[in-house]
Amino acid sequence: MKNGCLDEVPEGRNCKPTSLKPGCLVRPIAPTKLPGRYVAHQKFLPRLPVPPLQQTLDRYLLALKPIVSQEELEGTKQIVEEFAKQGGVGQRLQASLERRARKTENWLSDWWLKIAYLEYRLPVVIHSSPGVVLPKQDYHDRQGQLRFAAKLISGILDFKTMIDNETLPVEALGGNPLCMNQYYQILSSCRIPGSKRDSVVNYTQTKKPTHITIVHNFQFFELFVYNSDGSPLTVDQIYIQLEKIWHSSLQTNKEPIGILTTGHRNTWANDYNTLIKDKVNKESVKCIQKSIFTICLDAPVPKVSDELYMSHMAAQMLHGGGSRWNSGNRWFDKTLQFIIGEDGTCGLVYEHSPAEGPPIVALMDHVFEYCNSSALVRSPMIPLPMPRKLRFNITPDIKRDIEKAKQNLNMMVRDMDIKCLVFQHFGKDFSKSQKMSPDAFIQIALQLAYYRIYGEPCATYESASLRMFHLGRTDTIRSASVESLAFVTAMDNPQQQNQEKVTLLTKAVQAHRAYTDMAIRGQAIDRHLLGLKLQAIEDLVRIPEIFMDTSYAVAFHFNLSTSQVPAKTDCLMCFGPVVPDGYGVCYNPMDDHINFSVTAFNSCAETNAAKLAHYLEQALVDVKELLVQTPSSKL
Ligand code: COA
Ligand code: HC5
Repeated sequence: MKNGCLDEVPEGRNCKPTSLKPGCLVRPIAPTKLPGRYVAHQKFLPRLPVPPLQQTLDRYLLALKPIVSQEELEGTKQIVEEFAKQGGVGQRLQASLERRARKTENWLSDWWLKIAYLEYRLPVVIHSSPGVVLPKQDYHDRQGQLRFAAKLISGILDFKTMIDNETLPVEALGGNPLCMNQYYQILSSCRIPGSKRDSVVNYTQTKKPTHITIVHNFQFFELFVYNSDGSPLTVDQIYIQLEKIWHSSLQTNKEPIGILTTGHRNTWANDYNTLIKDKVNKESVKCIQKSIFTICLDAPVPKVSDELYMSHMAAQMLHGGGSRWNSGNRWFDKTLQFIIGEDGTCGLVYEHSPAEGPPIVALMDHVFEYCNSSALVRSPMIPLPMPRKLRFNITPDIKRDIEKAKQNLNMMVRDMDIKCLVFQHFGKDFSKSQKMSPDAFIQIALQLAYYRIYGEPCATYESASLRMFHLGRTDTIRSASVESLAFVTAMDNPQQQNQEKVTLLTKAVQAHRAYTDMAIRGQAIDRHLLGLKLQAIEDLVRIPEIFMDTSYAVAFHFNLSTSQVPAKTDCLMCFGPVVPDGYGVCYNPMDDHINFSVTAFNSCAETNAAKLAHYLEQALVDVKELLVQTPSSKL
């Protein structure tokens, strides 16, 4: 997979268990074992390590330096020393963690799934589920919408064939093969609300589902997408089925049952129990949950200026625009929902718990290639049965829950501040020409933008993939570093020579790249500290002071929550902030431009998405100027 960090490992090749670098030691897999390729590949992946305790604690103190006061840091140093001392609490917890790592396939993944997703109680909408805006398509009417939807469905089924046959090319990061498990979780999956903890179910374990769900005018339909011989329906066949669905869902006064899925998870769990008391409702909900994916055929939304278009569409993908528009035309617990408007707009929203962005993006890249290339297969018109409409009996209680969900969702929608930016001045190519990591370059520019607004840095999160390890998810790259602070303070200091600024920039970029390498090799600090804390909750009566300290709270209050998600398709990804006074920044760096989204909450007086986006643009331009104007930077 060119463009971005994920490359493909050559077909039929695999890696030795503990090989991490360099260049992936290869072990061919016999073609006769094709159906078991995935299992075979997975077995050879290394296990996620538990980093050495002292290493993490030293790096923790270093990470605190730019974001806490000297006084706080001194206090924390003492707490850390106490935690680390011979025979102390830290060492006991570390030993427990190492035991857990020996006994489990991945010491972190179950914990992470629970903490980051299933026990997180805020609504999935905005707070957890990312949105993607896909390139606008060239159609302007209902027929074009349905034709595109049919093709897109066919493209997803084409990708599914590779999942089903286990013929997906194994991806690699820095020459090392990656865990492919997430690909097997994104189709036929759904999150299910629970009163304390949700669950996420993948329905391919038993009889593989053969239907998708379509939602139009808030009405859900079950659409079987395979013929009796197991072949997928052709684009023409799907199109005809979609037309039938369209015509039988023209009433627009239906209850938006899907809006219930936008609620706080405890509320939704309650509403869910009320909803599925009725047998008919229960069966309809099951049908959505089990479906391979959902297609949302959206109602038209008001036209906006070209300048606002991207931001507006990103909001549509994230939350659907509110109860008046398309928020009820979703089932937000569904892992994968493609959204198709009548005016050529399209995108997706996905429930995050089963997978990270890259597998979703790989699927989407495949679908787009498929849509742009494959010739139309004409098929004999064997009449197909009418897709089944999923019925819901709306009792007064359910009606009340829907009304409440509408109100809450509309407040969330009003609170969402979102600004998308297509940065046109340059892309990855420029950083590469300067022998700098493009990702590090962007992150340091973001540090500069933030510093220029707030006069201080903040705890900054960047997602790093742990997929080099079996069942790996993510760790954190802490982009606010001693080196980044030295650069951002120097950048606007007229006393500093450009030469010195370039030196500091180079050091900051290199430090970021070094942190990235450390993180993707399982040696970052965030998940290790989380593991020690969770181990303390399991083993001890008192939570150690290190986790109760103000510095710890500051370090985990990520005012900047960021992520790079590279794609072949020129698309834009977005997600909400993780703290009330923070920003979410997602970017897709292309060769000659970069797509950014910036989100914040309107209820926070200190944040402003458009302002940060503007400062980010300026910072990127200024950093480039600095490099271009400083002659020795080209040496
Ligand atoms: N000089 C010239 N080129 C350089 C360079 C340098 N000093 N450093 C890097 N490059 C090149 C790379 O070779 C790569 O080339 P490619 O475009 O041909 O692939 C390109 O620049 C990009 O590299 P870089 O910007 O350093 O980033 P990366 O691709 O290594 O990605 C992360 C960094 C952190 C994004 C990646 O490691 C990762 O973890 N990705 C997954 C993140 C994720 O899961 N996000 C979603 C969470 S849901
Ligand atoms: C299609 C874009 C998906 C990006 C989602 C993402 O980056 O999620 C992060 C996952 C992680 O574990 O780091 C979480 N974050 C949105 C809070 C950065």
